[in-house]
Amino acid sequence: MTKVSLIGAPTDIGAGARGASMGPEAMRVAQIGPTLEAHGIEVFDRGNLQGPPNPWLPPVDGFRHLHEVAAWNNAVHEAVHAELKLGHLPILLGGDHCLGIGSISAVARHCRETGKKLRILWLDAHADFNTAVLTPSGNIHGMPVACLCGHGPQELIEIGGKVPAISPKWIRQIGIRSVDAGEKKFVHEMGLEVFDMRYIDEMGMRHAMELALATLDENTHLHVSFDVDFLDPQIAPGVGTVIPGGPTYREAQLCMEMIADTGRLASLDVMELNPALDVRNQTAVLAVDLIESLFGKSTLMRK
Ligand code: B3U
Ligand code: MN
Ligand code: MN
Repeated sequence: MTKVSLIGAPTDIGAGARGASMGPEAMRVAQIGPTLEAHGIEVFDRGNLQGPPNPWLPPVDGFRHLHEVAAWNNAVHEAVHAELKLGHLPILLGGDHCLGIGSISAVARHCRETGKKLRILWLDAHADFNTAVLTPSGNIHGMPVACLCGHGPQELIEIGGKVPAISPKWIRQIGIRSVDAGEKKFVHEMGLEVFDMRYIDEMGMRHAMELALATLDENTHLHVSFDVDFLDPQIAPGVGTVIPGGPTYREAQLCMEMIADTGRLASLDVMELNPALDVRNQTAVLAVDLIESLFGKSTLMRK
């Protein structure tokens, strides 16, 4: 039986809007635990991690709240790594996406220790590939992918004990539609594989996901980093940075179902949910609905 551990990380330390700190509770209110249990999954809710408060200060040398971001990510790293070591599937309930550094560095460390290959699906409206010089905002939630690939401040790139924590070759980005000019150039230079909304419009979600999930094998650890702003804001208004033109409900469901079909999902981040901007918790409810599909809920016609 699959054992899932919920880890709450209630902070908006890397974000540009306050409120993602309420994400973990909104996911619990939307019944993430009981919903997974109804699918025969054993759920361990580990409660919330603790970290420094958000001082809400301007950037220093291109970064906002660097020390606080490092403290939160170290806590996330240890918590996610401990669950993987226990053989559990960790679900990180963010919190803003800067925490992907702690989560994915822990997954990468676990893969090194167990000899697994790693594939990361980055579901997001943004590439999150900024650096101190490229960033328009200094917000570190726009930088986690770059940090994981070794481009960032020492404090963040060293969290997993190996620099870089991951190779850009392990990442597939899906749903991207908002990339800053310098960031775009850097994404191309580093050779990230991106299935942006133009690609999805032209080729369809099915084709994008077939390619994103190609060449997985039984020794692959599949990590999904799900930034809720991936979804179209018409169905998911509860996020800090709404970017129009995202996947529809049906496209998002297909994306989750195709991931579930691989049987390789081994860790998950659910990030950037901002209940302060939501409408009657609908974005959290939708996230839980999609996570159900990610864990194998299928329509009557298939199973
Ligand atoms: N690319 C912009 C905006 C942004 C990135 N991630 C989110 N927003 N959620 C930046 O500030 O780096
Ligand atoms: Mn993101
Ligand atoms: Mn985003």
